[in-house]
Amino acid sequence: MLELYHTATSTCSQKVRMTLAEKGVEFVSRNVNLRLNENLTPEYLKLNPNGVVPTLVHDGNVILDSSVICEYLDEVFPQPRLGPDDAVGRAHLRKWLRFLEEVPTAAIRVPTFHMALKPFAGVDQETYRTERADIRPLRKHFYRKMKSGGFSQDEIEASLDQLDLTLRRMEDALAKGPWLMGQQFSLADIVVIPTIDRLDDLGMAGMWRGYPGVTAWYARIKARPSYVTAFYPGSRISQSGVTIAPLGGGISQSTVRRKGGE
Ligand SMILES: N[C@@H](CCC(=O)N[C@@H](CS)C(=O)NCC(=O)O)C(=O)O
Repeated sequence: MLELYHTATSTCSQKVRMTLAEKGVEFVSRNVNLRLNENLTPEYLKLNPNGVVPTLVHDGNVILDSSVICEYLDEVFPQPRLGPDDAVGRAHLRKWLRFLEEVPTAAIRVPTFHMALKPFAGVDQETYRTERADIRPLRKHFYRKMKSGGFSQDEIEASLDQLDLTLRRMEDALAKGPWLMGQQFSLADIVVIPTIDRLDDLGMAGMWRGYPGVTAWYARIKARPSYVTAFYPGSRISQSGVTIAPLGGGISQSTVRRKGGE
């Protein structure tokens, strides 16, 4: 029995949902409402002490961390394979997964929170810090850095730079095949798609205007049935009832587009 604790709009949950959809594996869906801090209840923290989604429970075993969950699912449900079988190929895939976790998965949180998830605007900094930031085991410092009014211009620019680096790496890789690992559709494609989809949702698709390989890859991946299953209605921030504000802070959409190679 598989249970997935997840959130519709969470990029990390989307990776796991797409992996499950590729495998055609049924699971019991447990929705965790992040706006209501359901990820911070004592019951949930017992399952996932980091207080984040997703969490997979498979036959009583708790598996944490989205990329780890995706690799785990590829091991226990080997068909269709979402990575190479040889050791060198697997090392190459893991190199992608580490990069994607460290760089774009972290970077995308900055524009996401800044533009769309600023439920704290107007909350005084002291209350924000103690009641909104410090309650989070893993994300306390991220929230402290954000402050109640959003991120600084420097932080936004750093995140855009990291996202552009990701797009450039993808463009280079996609010269060798339709997918990041070449001919084989793999977990590397799955782990990065939520970031690209989020940029699109935030109105920042101009970032890859100069990258034809990424543009074609995005169209290909969106045509997969697993994308449609994983990104069901309500999975996009723009469908979740929040207002998406401009980036602001002196950063115009055209600045973002130039980063895409125009
Ligand atoms: N390393 C974790 C990170 C998961 C994560 O950051 N999840 C976000 C949603 S995408 C979350 O639960 N945030 C909770 C919060 O902001 O308090 C993973 O890959 O599963």
